[in-house]
Formats: sequence, C-alpha cells, structure tokens
Amino acid sequence: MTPTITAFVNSPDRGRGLARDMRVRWALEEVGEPYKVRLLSFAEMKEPAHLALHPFGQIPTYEEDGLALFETGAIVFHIAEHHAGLLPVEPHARARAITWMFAALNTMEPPILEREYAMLTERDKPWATERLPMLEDRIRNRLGALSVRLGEADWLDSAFSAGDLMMAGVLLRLKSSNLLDEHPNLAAYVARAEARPAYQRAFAAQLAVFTATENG
Ligand code: GTB
Repeated sequence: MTPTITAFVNSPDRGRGLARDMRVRWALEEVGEPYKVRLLSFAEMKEPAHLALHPFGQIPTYEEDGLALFETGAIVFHIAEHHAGLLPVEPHARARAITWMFAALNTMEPPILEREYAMLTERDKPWATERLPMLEDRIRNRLGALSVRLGEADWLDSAFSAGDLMMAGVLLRLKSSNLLDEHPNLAAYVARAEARPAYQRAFAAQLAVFTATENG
C-alpha cells in the first residue's frame, strides 16, 4: 500500500525545504518508495482527526497498512528498516548509522532549535543581544566536534545512511546563518547531501506545494 504523509498546505518556510516532511520525503525518495501527501492547514492540524494520528497536532505523520506514525526520526527509521538503501546490513555499521540518527536529533538539533526560537520570539527582549551569542557558541561547540569527526570523509560512517540524511537535514537549518561556513567540511557535507538526486526530487515536490499554494 502506498504510504501517505502529511505536510503543511502553506509552509511557513516558503518552500525552502525546512519543514520536517522534507526529511520523510527524502527518505522515501532514497529508497524509491512512492508516497501520497495529505496537505493540512494549521487549523486542521489541531482537529481531532489529525490529533488521532499526531498527539501534538504537528506534521509530518506517516500512514501505511493501518500503521500510523508520528515523529520524523521514528518515521525515517521505519522506512529505513523496511527498505534497502538507508541502513547498512552489517549489524555494527547499522547500529552506528542509527546512533548518528539519534545524535542528529538529540545532540545537534536542540541548540539549533533553541537559536531559531530565540530569533523568532525573543529578539525584542532586553537580554536578547547577550543571549544569542551564547546560543550560537553552543551550536559552534557541537559543529566543531562534528567537523573533527567527519574530517575529510564524504559521510559520517563510510556509505551514506539514514544517519547522514538526518544529520544533513538538521544542519540545513543553519544555512541562513554563517555558522556552517565556519567548517568548510560540514558545508561541503551538506552540499553533498543536497546534491543527491533523491534530495532534489523531495525538495522539488515540497516546493511545488508552496508554488501551487502561492498561485492560488
Ligand atoms: N519532533 C517532531 C518531529 O520531528 O516530527 C517535530 C515536528 C514539528 O515541529 N513539526 C512542525 C509543526 O507541525 C513543522 S516542522 N509545527 C506546527 C505546530 O507545532 O503547531 C518545523 C518547522 C516549521 C517551520 C519552519 N520554517 O518556517 O522554516 C521550519 C521548521
């Protein structure tokens, strides 16, 4: 059965591929699995029908054969577990790839999100100019360590995996800052991920939603 995912009908990122359905679309494209998309407004995301799928009233969700999932990490992991191409078969390499997925979501993404929220909601506070550099230094700390680990490699653990998909998906959120460029190997890593045909297809699909919405 073709899976159905949910996405914003009118994404606040204006089609820049930053909403989290992008990571799910990308994973599905990597494994060559066709999918359907149900588009939702913010209001629809908070209605009972969607809350039954996603307790926090967010996107993305994933439905297939009576299974309903939420949380991008869980969805991408499910896709990677059920299709070849995103997780190595060798057990240790597989466990390491899964570890990178967790590292992306639990170690890299939180300080990045904290900075985004601060920029969106705290800019007018008297202490904002003092807090922002502190938040950016927390991100720098993580990027520095990740940069050392990646070194000159193309991907985090030899072949591209769901760990790289999740890590690049998280790092992409920094593209509008100069933080990534402080580490040329990380900037190149993200560019390599974006150049993947599966990423390109996923990006085009989510951009088409925004373009269609814009044009009424
Ligand atoms: N932990 C969950 C997951 O990983 O799936 C988080 C899901 C989540 O935050 N979903 C957001 C959402 O539904 C959309 S992606 N928000 C609506 C709500 O909570 O009511 C987050 C997002 C939104 C906007 C931009 N942007 O404009 O750049 C980027 C990312």
